[in-house]
Amino acid sequence: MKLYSRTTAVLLTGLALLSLSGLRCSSATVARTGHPAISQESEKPSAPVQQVVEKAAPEGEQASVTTDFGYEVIHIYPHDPDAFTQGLVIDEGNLYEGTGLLGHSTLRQVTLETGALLRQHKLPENEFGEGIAVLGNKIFQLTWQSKKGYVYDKKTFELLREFSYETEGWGLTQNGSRLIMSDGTSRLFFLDPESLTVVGELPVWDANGPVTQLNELEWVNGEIFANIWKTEYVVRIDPDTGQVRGRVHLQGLLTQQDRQYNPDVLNGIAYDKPNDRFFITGKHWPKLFEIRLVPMK
Ligand SMILES: [Ca+2]
Repeated sequence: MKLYSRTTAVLLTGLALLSLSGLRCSSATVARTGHPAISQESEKPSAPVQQVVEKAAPEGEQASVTTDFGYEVIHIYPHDPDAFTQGLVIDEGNLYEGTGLLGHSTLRQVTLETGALLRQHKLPENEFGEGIAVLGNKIFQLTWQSKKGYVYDKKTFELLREFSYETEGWGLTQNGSRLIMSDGTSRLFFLDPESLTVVGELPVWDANGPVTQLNELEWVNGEIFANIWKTEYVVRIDPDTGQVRGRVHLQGLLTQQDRQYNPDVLNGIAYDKPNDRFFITGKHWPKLFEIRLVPMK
């Protein structure tokens, strides 16, 4: 994180809040995995940044309140309740999913209508799969604490290359020219998809300060959607300023009956732009929901 003189006061406050959020991340790390042996700190030094896309909230200006959205369920599809969903993408009508947990992490392509597995690549037993993104003919996948990412051929899942990064890996999406990555803090990172190096960093904030726990990501019509870990809402982020423009409230998707599968948190957002459809699921959820966003009054 770089400091600019005109925003020093704002950033000092932000740093204090980030420090607190780091503590929360560390203590929450065990709950996230169920593997307390992994004690690596959540907050890592920022990667070298060649071009920083960083802007603090203008001094004295609070984030404007914009429209929040609720949802309408259009269709409910089956979802593998064994899938610890960490990334969800729909591309050219094909549904891709990245799953986590040590020993169970995969990249998979599934049939939307049935949830049936079409193709699967298993990660090494000691790696915890995280977010995925599709760009061009490639699929990119992060791992949580291994600081390692993978690039696959979209059609065959052939592993093309590996790459590394300095932070944890949480969510991943792309805006057509850059990969966008979250690490569980309030920061988003922009990666060049060829060099796979960090070329920009974006702190995310609202009227209350930094917005932490940014998790699964999706690029939606010029905004970055990010679900906040352990919540059932999604924030809509201005990709130029980092300001949260509003929230999508997704509470109430699962029924009491669905709880028999012991579902974990909501953690999958996929946007089918050509058909303006959203798909939402979560870790160990038995259902994948097609929804439409409804403005809240
Ligand atoms: Ca996504």
